[in-house]
Amino acid sequence: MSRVVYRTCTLCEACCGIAIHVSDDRIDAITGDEQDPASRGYVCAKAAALADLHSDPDRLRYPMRRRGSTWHRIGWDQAFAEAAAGLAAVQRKHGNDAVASYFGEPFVHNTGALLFSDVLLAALATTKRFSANSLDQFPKQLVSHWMYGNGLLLSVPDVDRTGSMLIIGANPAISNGSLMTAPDMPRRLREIRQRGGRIVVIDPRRSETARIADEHHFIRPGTDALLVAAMLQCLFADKRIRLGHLAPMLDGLGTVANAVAAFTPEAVAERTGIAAGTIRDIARAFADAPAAVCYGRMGTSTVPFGTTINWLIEVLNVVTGNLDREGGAMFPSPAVDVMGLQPASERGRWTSRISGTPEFMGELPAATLASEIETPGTGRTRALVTIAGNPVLSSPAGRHLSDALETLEFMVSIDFYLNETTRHADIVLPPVTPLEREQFDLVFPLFAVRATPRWSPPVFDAPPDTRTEGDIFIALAAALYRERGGTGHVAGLALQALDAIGSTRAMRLVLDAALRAGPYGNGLRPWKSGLTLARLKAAAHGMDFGPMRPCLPERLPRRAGGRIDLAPQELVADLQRLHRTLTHDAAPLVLIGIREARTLNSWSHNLPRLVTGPDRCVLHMHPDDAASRTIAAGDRVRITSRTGAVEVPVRLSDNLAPGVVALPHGYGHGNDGTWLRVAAGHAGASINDLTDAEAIDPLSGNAVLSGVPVSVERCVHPDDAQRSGAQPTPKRASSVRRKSDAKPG
Ligand SMILES: Nc1nc2c(c(=O)[nH]1)N[C@H]1C(S)=C(S)[C@@H](COP(=O)(O)OP(=O)(O)OC[C@H]3O[C@@H](n4cnc5c(=O)[nH]c(N)nc54)[C@H](O)[C@@H]3O)O[C@H]1N2
Ligand SMILES: Nc1nc2c(c(=O)[nH]1)N[C@H]1C(S)=C(S)[C@@H](COP(=O)(O)OP(=O)(O)OC[C@H]3O[C@@H](n4cnc5c(=O)[nH]c(N)nc54)[C@H](O)[C@@H]3O)O[C@H]1N2
Ligand code: SF4
Ligand SMILES: [Mo]
Repeated sequence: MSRVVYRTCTLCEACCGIAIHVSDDRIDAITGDEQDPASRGYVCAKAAALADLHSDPDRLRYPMRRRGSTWHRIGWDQAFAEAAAGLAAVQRKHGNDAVASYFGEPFVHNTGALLFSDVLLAALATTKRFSANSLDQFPKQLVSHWMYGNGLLLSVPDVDRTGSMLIIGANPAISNGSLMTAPDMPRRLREIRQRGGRIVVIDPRRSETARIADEHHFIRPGTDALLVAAMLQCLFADKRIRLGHLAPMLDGLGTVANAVAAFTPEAVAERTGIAAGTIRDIARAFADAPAAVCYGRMGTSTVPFGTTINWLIEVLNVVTGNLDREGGAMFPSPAVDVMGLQPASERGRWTSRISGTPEFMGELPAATLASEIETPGTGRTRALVTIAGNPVLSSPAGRHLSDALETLEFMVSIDFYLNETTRHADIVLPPVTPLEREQFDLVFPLFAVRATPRWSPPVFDAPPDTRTEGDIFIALAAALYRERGGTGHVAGLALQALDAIGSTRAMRLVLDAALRAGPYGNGLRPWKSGLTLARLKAAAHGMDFGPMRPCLPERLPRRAGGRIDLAPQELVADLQRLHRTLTHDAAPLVLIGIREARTLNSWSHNLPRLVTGPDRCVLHMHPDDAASRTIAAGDRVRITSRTGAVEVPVRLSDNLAPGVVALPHGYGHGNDGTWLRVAAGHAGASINDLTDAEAIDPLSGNAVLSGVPVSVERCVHPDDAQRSGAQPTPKRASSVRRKSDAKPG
């Protein structure tokens, strides 16, 4: 029997509507849902690979326990009991903080996991929490925490109505937008130009986005804060400041004007690589546009001044009158008001014993995880729980982290692959696939340019004896309380009751209440019509509550007193550190990353339809940089940084600024003990074997993944070496010392 199931794609932040065409148990095709109000039929190449994920023979379907280097299937009850016993034993021996948790990116695409994560975290009772947040967007969240009073109140470009978009360090033409949920970014960008608007891109690489923009300027990686500070200096000097309706809500305008005064375009031109006249032109055109928005993403986040540049971008939007106005940077109103449910964000209740970074929203910098494991002392990490994360490939100095994971006393992974990270676990608890569970996006509507809530039914019934993340979190938490006994016993009993209801049913109850209480609901007055879960379910293609609307000062949390702090003290102070970089010597060659259209972070290379064609893990290098090192197209090169070295083939490209090389991220497969047979054939090398775990943005603790100083040299082939007498490049030793050849048994 054939049928079509309409859902949202859970692979990236765009959350496109997809139509899954199924005959019996087989997926025939995955196409765009023409009637989805947000994506209108668009899908990218990755969506079809959801079918590969579903049928992947390497995907784990039942819990596994490792003994030495072999894996054995065990039952769920035994798995929860052993996982809890292992974690509790470490906590009894070394204290609660000896257990750490790491949450990866797919966690935020999973309704049950989001709703029940607090249950698991409460049971783990540790302050050692890490996640991909501090490899990604923490700088922007910290800016919102300081300026607007909540780390979840993020401004989003009103891309559908803007007349001018200044894009700094983002490549939405490929990434499809991040902290900006707007499917089919290539179309939306083209439409800006079609309606007479302008797009200016600042990027050390002529990215796919740069190629469809009106203007592109190369910049030296990591110097964007200088650029935007100089733009602001120019606008203050020109008296081009326009505050509009924001004027009565702002504190600190004068402080900002003084703080940026030293950053004249002339002062920053050499360091950024952008001429002073050009900086003035960009600033003036931006300020004079009828509605403009400056948008920065990964290239502004994963740099030493991540928080400061994200602040300056926000200030630029504010002082040009573009915050909270149509076509500018606006605040979405999601159907489930997640921010309303968590009105406060916290920082500094404890600090990292490694980097001294204050905790932010309960988390410590992911970059410090390996050191937490290796550094003796109170609070040393001796056990780890990973959830939907692959930090060995995704966090800096990943090979070092991999070695550190080997020394843990115990590790549990909630994941359906045995990959570079989870191969180190003692117990793996695999959830069902996205197509086997219900889905309602809780996180991405916070960044969506239109409010288009959508509930996704499962495509297939979950096979017998399988669990969703929600089920796993609840059962593991209950097992932890049972293991500990004492007062935790009561919590354990409550969780057993929740377990009996089932996480999916509990999730529906919570969602229904949250939708009713949200901005489109009936405010819990059943006699009034409004959004309910039943109404949403009845709308197969989702609903559309329109574009973002001006909402200040009402949306500012009460704690912030309805005011915007334009000049948070720590950010103003950081401008002095920024100023000192003007006299630093620039590294001759720096490395940045690339996100490709058919790679999704580190976990898509086992999906056959995403790895066809020539291998893509190659170093992109400017021909002049290659020539001066006697490197030719196709040569194998050795890239060396302070922390490591990898070898890959080179591709010459004048899309890069001279002095900048680029390597795709998410590769580095083929390790012993992994069970990713397709990915092993496209192993590549991990860029994070070159990044530096000690390099973090001091304010947010975010990892510095971009602008890594490197040297590149041609690998000498053994035959050539014999002829010339040169030393051949040694083959790298495998980083796994034990646990080799593990196979799911
Ligand atoms: N050098 C460099 N490093 C980077 C980046 C970069 O640009 N350059 N980008 C950073 C960014 S933005 C991010 S978000 C991080 C991502 O970093 P991580 O989240 O640590 O890594 P992912 O590659 O997303 O791996 C996701 C893991 O979740 C598993 N998984 C997938 N779906 C599910 C699911 O539904 N349930 C469960 N339980 N598991 C699932 C996969 O098998 C995989 O193990 O990487 C960061 N690392
Ligand atoms: N196809 C695909 N789509 C994805 C993902 C994926 O892996 N593959 N990952 C998803 C995730 S988790 C995220 S967080 C988003 C990220 O979404 P984006 O941030 O839009 O994606 P990136 O490709 O990381 O874009 C960063 C850009 O910054 C540039 N850059 C690097 N360093 C600097 C710098 O110092 N200054 C400036 N100005 N630019 C710099 C890079 O050349 C690159 O073009 O993408 C999401 N979408
Ligand atoms: S852009 Fe591609 S991966 Fe992202 S949600 Fe849309 S279809 Fe899925
Ligand atoms: Mo990300």
